[in-house]
Amino acid sequence: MAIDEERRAALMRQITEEGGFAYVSSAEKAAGGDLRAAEAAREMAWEQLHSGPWHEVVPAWRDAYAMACFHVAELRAGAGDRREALRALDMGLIMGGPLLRCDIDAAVERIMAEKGVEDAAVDDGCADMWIKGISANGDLAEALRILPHRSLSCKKVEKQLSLSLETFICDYFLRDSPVIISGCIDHWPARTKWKDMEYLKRVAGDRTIPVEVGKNYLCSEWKQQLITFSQFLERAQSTNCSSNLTYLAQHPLFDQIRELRDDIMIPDYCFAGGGELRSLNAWFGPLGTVTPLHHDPHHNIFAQVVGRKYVRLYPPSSSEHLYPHTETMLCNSSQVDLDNIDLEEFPVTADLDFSDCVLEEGEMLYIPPKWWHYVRSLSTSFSVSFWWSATTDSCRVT
Ligand SMILES: O=C(O)CCC(=O)C(=O)O
Repeated sequence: MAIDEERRAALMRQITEEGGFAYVSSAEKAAGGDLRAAEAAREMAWEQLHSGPWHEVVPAWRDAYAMACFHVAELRAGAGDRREALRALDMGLIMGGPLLRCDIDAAVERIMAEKGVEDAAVDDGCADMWIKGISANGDLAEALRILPHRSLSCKKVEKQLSLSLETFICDYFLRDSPVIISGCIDHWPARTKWKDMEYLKRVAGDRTIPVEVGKNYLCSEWKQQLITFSQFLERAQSTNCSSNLTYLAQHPLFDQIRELRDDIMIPDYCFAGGGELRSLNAWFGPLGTVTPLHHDPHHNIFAQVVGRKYVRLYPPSSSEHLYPHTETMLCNSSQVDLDNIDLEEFPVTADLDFSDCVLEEGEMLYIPPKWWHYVRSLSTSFSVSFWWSATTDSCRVT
């Protein structure tokens, strides 16, 4: 299917103004069916995406990258190479700009529809055997052995069953107070479907996703990779040591894979404050993933769909005693490693008050803006964070 001519011409003009003559020439040939030219255009745009810091990349080059990916995919699909076509489209979705989003989504849908017929019969009947870790009825002492010092000994995060929106707003949202809400996501198809390995493979197995590999994003050995969802599922099943844990973390997976988006619903709580939904992110990984202590600017409803996680929270008023990093990129992260606190360098953190919880499968946790949080998975875990901003947020004093 061809890209709308007006949008294509406008983009070509922009890229010409940016000096991308070779790209324009290759893209024209690609539109005429030349696979080599399409791949060359993709390569040229890729170089532009990596020519400096991400925020300095000219947006038109991101759209140009998406366009080249689209051409490669169409030509690969035409030659019967469905996997390569999907990979190209996913790269366009992950790294490309928004201009051709609908075209790429439609192309993914076409390819997936053809595949659906082939794979629909797969099911081995013991779908959730791959989920490992400390079970809900498991030994708390077992969890305490791997959790940071003083875990579950301070204040517990309050828990409420099916909280009304009004009570949520009055008692928690307006008071900047965390709360666990239970009994609200039992009807999500994700609660059962995401435990079914065959289902996940069927709807997402061939899709390319970005993952994090390593202990956590503050460690020097940490890296990011692009792999298929099937490869990720294989890694999630095998025993991992902390240095090679693979974590699908903070990725807008539901903008990319429509079938998984259809398995969840936006909780009504996210409309508190009359603001705007900012992002839905997936956090999917094995037992032992750690997101180090940090804070975010948005309200967060964090839904624990599969498995369980330990979460520790410190209020914004503790910031000074949590030693935020000084570099701009990391200034929302603490220098303190809660799993191994350096008492000489950070003498006051260990004695600070905090609230914590084990967030069980089917529960949601409200994390107000700027609250510090540390998260560790106690089992194979699939969570979804819903970030939103409220119209009153700019007036907040924290
Ligand atoms: O689940 C995790 O590992 C971290 C989640 C988190 O930091 C967030 O939702 O903001």
